[in-house]
Amino acid sequence: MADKVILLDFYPSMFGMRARVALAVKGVEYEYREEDLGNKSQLLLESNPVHKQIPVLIHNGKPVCESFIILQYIDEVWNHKSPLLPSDPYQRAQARFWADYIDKKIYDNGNWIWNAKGEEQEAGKKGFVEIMKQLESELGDKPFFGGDDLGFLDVALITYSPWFQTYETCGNLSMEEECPKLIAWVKRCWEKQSVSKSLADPNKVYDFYLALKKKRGID
Ligand code: GS8
Repeated sequence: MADKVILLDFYPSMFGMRARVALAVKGVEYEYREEDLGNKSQLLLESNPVHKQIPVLIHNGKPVCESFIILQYIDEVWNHKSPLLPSDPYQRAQARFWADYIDKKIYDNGNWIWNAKGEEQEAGKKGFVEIMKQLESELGDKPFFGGDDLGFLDVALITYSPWFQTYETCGNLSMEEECPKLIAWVKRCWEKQSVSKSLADPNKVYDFYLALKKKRGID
């Protein structure tokens, strides 16, 4: 029986994009279903009753939730090509450590782009640049975090890149100036079709950001 794969997703989501990139890297065909997060589908509520969040990967009727767990599941099920996690247990632990760092730091400290002003905004922006520099130093001189090719950590982080334009505009900053090696890595990743066809258009992300700000009454 052919695999039936459905992805419940939301276009600008850095979490949903992780599943899209991983499925593309593995060459898995799937049905994409865009969720209206203001009016969630019954399928989403039933598939992720705990968090009621996207992304959810439904593989032959069985839901898998949480983007990092989805990534690992995809890597284990479609293990015939393009491994994402390293085979060495220590390297795997390191990849998981940095993936955890990414969400704890970037996402949890990301409020400054929404409603922070003045000093608070400056502190948020400074924190963001520091996190990016830290990640840039972890990349070092490797072409990818995974080594010679895209790996787990590359997928975990690259889905923030469609948001960089929004961060840059809000913070009046240049990522290229702050973290040139990291931006060179972003470009290398976007050159891969599995990445570029899966990530959101940065202009659409910015439009989404502006529309959401307006809806929330933030100026
Ligand atoms: C986060 C998913 C998430 O925040 C993961 O998959 O890694 N830790 C999870 N999903 C958001 C959309 S993206 O900001 C979501 O579904 N929000 C709807 C809600 O919370 O009601």
